[in-house]
Amino acid sequence: MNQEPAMITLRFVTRNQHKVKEASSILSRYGINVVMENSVNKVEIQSDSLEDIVTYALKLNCINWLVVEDDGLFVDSLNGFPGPYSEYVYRTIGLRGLLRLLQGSEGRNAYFKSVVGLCINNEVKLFTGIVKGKLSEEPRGSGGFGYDPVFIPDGYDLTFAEMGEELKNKLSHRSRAFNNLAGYLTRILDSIQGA
Ligand code: ITT
Repeated sequence: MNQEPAMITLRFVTRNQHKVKEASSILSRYGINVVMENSVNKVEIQSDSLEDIVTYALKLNCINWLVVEDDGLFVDSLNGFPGPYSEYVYRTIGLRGLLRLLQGSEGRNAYFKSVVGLCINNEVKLFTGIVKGKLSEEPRGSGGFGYDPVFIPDGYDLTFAEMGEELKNKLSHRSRAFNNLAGYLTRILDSIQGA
């Protein structure tokens, strides 16, 4: 008898609808659903490590298929700042404030990093994605969110905010982390169905 593959629905604990939309468009290719979970409180510790922030947030409330993601923009010439503090810096000094910090500095290289955590059988599994690039001189483009108008991925001249969601989703830190998560889920589902 042909069995339909089990359908998984991940519950993404976030207040950021852009993140849910991006994750959903990446994971739907693997037959994995994503819904926004806002009834669970995301406790974010202060730490220089995205991995620690995600692990702590999930360990407090480890329910199967719960997902948490934390990410940040790491600027080389600022020794990785703002990194895990990206959301705070965005809210306080904003894009222009960040670009001002780069005035007079040598390089504009930066990378985005995403750490996605999944709770399964009372364990937290982590998946990472990085995209390297550089910061633009000025904010450009109206798509995406957050630092998208100032981030130009390697190999392109457009910022994430100029290139449209389809191309951003092929290149982004989030898509890399969620593709790794999808690879893991596909393997465990295959082993359950093959057993
Ligand atoms: P949560 O509710 O999931 O915490 P958030 O928006 O607060 O959502 P983070 O704490 O992970 O997200 O903060 C990361 C910040 O980094 C976020 O506020 C954005 O400004 C920025 N960021 C993350 N991913 C980005 C992306 O794909 N493009 C542009 N900026 C991004």
